[in-house]
Amino acid sequence: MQQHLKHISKLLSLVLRHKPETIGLQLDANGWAKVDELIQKINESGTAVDAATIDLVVETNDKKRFAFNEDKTQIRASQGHSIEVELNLKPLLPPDILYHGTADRFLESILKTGLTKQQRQHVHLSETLTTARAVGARHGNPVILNIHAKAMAAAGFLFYLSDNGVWLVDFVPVQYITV
Ligand code: HQG
Repeated sequence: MQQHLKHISKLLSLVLRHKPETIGLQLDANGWAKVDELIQKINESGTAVDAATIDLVVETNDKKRFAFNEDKTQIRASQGHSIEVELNLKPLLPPDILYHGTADRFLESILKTGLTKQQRQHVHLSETLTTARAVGARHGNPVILNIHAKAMAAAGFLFYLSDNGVWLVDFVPVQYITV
């Protein structure tokens, strides 16, 4: 069961963040998919899933990656998209310091050009060292960067907080990064 939930969670990340077309799904401009349609298309693509399983994945997901709308007819990923979606997040003042976990092999390039969003819609920043370390470890030998977020905000950079607690910004220039 655990394995099945993980498989469904990965599939939801793929279709709700990156490639809805792999199962013939369309997201609206705000990233929402219709739950009925999602379930039908996942089944048609060869993976058996029902509404209760989707509920369980949303509820138990370790990072609360997915969220329903109020009447639970729609679902979307709270952040992490590579496709363009308008999440309608409001800019928010960040804490003094946020963290970015990365791999040591990226350090040289990051300290040259700053943090750029790569394939995603934003640069992702964490409030805690523990989260940043886990994010960095996904890419290799983890290194944690201190991001002087409050100073960036004072200089006019806009920060957003996703529904699942990830801080998002367009770009982090080198002068706001310390290792
Ligand atoms: C690096 C997970 C070279 C950047 C996490 C990162 C997160 C550069 C990688 C979310 C660079 C991109 C996102 C530059 C940035 N030169 N490398 N100038 N600027 N990079 O996966 O932040 O589990 O797109 O440091 O929790 O690792 O998917 O971003 O190492 O919130 O829900 O380029 O993914 O969430 O990698 O992770 P990613 P990320 P989920």
